Amino acid sequence: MTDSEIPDVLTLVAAARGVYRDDPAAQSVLGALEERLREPLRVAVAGIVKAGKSTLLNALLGERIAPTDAGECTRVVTWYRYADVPSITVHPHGARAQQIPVRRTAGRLVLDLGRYAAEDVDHIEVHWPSRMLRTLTLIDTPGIASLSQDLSARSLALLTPEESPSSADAILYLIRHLHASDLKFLEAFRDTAAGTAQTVNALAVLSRADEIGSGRIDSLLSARRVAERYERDGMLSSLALGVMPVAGLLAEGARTLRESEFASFRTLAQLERAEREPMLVSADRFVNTAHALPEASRRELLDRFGIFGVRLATSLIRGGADDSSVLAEQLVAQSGLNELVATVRMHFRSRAPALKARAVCDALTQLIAEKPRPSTDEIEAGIEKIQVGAHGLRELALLGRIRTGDVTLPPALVREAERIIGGEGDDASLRLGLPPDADGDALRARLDDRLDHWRAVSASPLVMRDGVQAARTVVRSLERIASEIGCRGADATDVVTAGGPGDGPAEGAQQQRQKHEAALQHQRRSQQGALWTGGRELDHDQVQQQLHQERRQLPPSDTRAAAHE
Ligand SMILES: Nc1nc2c(ncn2[C@@H]2O[C@H](COP(=O)(O)OP(=O)(O)O)[C@@H](O)[C@H]2O)c(=O)[nH]1
Ligand SMILES: [Mg+2]
Repeated sequence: MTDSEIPDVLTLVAAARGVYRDDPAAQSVLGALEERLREPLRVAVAGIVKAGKSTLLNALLGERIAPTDAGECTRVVTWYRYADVPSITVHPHGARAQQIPVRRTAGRLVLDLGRYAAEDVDHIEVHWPSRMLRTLTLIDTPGIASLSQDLSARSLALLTPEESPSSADAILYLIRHLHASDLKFLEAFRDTAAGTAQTVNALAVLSRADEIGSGRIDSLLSARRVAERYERDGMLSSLALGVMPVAGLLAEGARTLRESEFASFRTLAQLERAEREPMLVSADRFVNTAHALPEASRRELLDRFGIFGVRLATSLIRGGADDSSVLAEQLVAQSGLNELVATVRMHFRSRAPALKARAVCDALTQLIAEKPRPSTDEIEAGIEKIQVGAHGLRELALLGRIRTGDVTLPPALVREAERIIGGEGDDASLRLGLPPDADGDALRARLDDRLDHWRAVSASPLVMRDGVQAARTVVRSLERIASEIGCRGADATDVVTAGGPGDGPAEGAQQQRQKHEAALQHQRRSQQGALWTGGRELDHDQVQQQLHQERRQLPPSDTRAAAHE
């Protein structure tokens, strides 16, 4: 499902160009905004120093391009953009941009700043023919709350500028152990880039996941449990859409696995158990045990894969991974990288137009505030219209509220709402909970059914206000699917009517709802996830029945009033 905000925003930028035709500085800001609408979504990778940001970036790119560990370059914000031909450009403060040669040693790209110190450089741009970059521009950032105040300041300035909208549309925030500064940073990002009232466009990554279980073979399971705990944690879950455990080093190693490394792993796998197991007990043991595999190779394997990766690769080969590409695939699958990419795609890429449109609208608003002109009313009205109408953004906001447990609906409905607004993927069949090969008739039948259902929910006086809002967003998503596949739901019409006159209680829907809201709020605090149901979860049909019963007790006029409220 795509959003159509981009052409509208481009029209507004063009109008602004007219208004500011005598202002070269404004023209250049507007030019950059047009560019931003055309280019891929910008995703920044952020987190404290040594969180594994550059390693993860390499894993995503499938090449060792971003410098890891020490070096001047790791202290500079670096943009990775798609181009057919590789190139590297240094952008110094207050001086002309300069290309530097593209060189690789030992499989790594060399980023040499030459005569510049990191402090002198504003940012570096690396253009690279990587498939991932066709749809995402990735931004590597120096560590937040890092050794040097200055570096932190630079990353913060990029990601959470105080006056201008953030340069990044979305963010992957790497955490190792949840840290107060992580929360502070995520809060700042949410409050600038995404707007306080909106949900975050941040995804948290529990990085270096192999270290969480001390490199034991079940480390990633432990990491998954920790991630789930973080996800449930009130603070973090209100700041990020989810927490994904990823073993970045393993993923980077796997995606750049060399034949010689596979051969070394195979040598280890072929050892007798009595010899192999003691050797793999710890990184120290692995390096210090005399063995046919030269020490240098062992050190390199450790560097590239960590002790966890060495153990896992050995055991996968013993389990049948009999060539390097099979092993690489299995290692990547275990690393959590695939899930991360799928989640990024689902949350960010499919909403790219809406996220970009929002960023550009914010920038336009700011430009107009800074340089007021008498003739900007129409542009401002246009911005407001886009902001109100951008359904992709509303879906994202609702997704965030669902993830933070902030939607007062029965659990079964919350789960369905999450799916319909694209929480599991963007496909019409996925959103409707049907198999991918479901035919048009099946889609239409399901759609009609769910539209009736969700319109009823949105009109029910028993649903609290936030639930009504959520239900309306769901209805709108369904209507959009309907207009895509062409069926009756596309002409969204009136709300579901209630039972006949005289069969309801004397109080109006609005009063009823207020009472219910108070009662439910209380219930929700003590017993989240068990609304209406006395602790039982109802399936969809039961909820439908219950809604019908409740509606029958209300006079029709009140129901309508509540639904339109
Ligand atoms: N064991 C392990 N080490 C990692 C992982 N990711 C990064 N590292 C190591 O942590 C160090 C810092 O990584 P780097 O990517 O440069 O971190 P950055 O400062 O956040 O960019 C390097 O020595 C990496 O090899 C991981 O997933 N597992
Ligand atoms: Mg780095």
